[in-house]
Amino acid sequence: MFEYAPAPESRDIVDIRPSYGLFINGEWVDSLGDARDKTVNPATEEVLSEFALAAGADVDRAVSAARKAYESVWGRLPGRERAKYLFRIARIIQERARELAVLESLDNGKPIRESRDVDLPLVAAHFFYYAGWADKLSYAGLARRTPDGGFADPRPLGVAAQVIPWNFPLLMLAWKIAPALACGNTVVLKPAETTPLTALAFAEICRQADLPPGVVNIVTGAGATGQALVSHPDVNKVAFTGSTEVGRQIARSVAGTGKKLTLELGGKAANIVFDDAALDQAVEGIVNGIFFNQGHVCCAGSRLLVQESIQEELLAALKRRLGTLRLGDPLDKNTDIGAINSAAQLDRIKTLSEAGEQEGAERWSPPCPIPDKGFWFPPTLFTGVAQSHRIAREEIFGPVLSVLTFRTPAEAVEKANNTPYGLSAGVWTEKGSRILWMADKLRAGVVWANTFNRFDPASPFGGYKESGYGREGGRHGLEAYLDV
Ligand code: TAP
Repeated sequence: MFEYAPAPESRDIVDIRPSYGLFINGEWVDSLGDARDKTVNPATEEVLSEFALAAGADVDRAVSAARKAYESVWGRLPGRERAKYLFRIARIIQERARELAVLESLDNGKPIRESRDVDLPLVAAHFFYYAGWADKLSYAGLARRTPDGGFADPRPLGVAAQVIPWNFPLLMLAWKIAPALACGNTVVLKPAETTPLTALAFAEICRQADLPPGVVNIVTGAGATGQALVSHPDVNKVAFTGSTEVGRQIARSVAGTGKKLTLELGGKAANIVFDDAALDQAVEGIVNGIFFNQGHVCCAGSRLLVQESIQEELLAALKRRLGTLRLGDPLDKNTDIGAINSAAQLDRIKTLSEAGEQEGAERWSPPCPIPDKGFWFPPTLFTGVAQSHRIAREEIFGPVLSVLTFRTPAEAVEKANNTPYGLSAGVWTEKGSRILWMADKLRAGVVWANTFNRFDPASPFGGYKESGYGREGGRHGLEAYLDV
């Protein structure tokens, strides 16, 4: 039987306080309410720390600190000065990358190989990238229209309220905070309640970088804190990443207020494999597409569309590959599949997988010992999936792949687009012309060709339809934080 054995030397390089307050105006402060919660290691169910559930009055304090910092310091600082702080933050993140990667894996459950080789390098890259823009906003092609019909440089918006999910805690923070600060805004950010620790560590990094007090404020809490933050009358900009359901609520609460809103919501991406694709590469892309980060990825390739003529061959190769995946201790560098982030998310994955069986799809997992403690779900494949099945329609946000087939490119497009979401898609084929044709027809914000889950700070990311609106990353990501 598999024995869960944490790697003590990794655990020892992080310093987790038993209890955290809120980070407001550059200081650690106690919440004005007395509600608190605990964050646990999803691989062991061990309590890592306790944190405050910020009350409405705390949100008031944080927003007012952000407003003061915007008006007195940050909104007036020349871009080249803001850039220095962002470069400094980026360098500190690089210096502390090992510690932050361990912290992320402990709090989130993701394999250390991913937090170390994917999340942390991208977090630093994001700060470097937007640091580079801070003094070049006049050249971003985002001029502001003046009342006399002329053009002027874009201006920051003011105070940004930012709410992020638990799947890429520090990376989502970087996606939000780096462009906001580069454009001259100040920030109040709320991390997800199951993964507050790297955002709290980031607060320390802001101090280490001597960022002026109030420019970044971190308020921990659950949905109620997020709601108080986004509906606060003194914020100018709301940026949200999370579920479509909560995104809708936020859109309603922001409607008519004049706040600028960007929403990055759910997805149900199709990963489409044609019969001329390099099969071994496609198999790797499929595995990466759905099992990276346990499938807790908004752009996960959760629907595999395979051309009928190669279905058998591809599935046999895929099953062989799944048999080699190692599930277990997220801090072990050999682990491929870490822990599911929370008991609630595990329940959701189980419920949808059971629905898949009840609706007639065939379920398959490789032999995969599951640790006794913690939240785990084996890599799972469903074949015989119909488009009407819940597992083909709903976002599972777990390591579960639904396999469907197609005969022609037109049928692949039709099936891929048959979803309320439109965040991403993958196309595997040797034919360049087909890639371009597919990219044009697919209603997805990102289309990857012969690869999947590739990210770059210079590349805009965002969805169509119920996957949200606005773009993060790249020059386009500046627009969300500027008055243009
Ligand atoms: P949500 O339940 O929507 O939570 C996201 C964040 O919003 C959390 O910080 C949550 O706080 C907070 N929140 C909950 N209710 C709120 C409310 N009424 N007002 C304001 N904030 C509120 O999503 P999740 O379960 O954390 O994340 C999974 C979802 O996020 C998936 O659907 C996934 O596709 C989507 N996602 C999308 C993207 C992009 S880029 N499109 C990236 C990552 C995730 P608590 O968690 O503390 O309750």
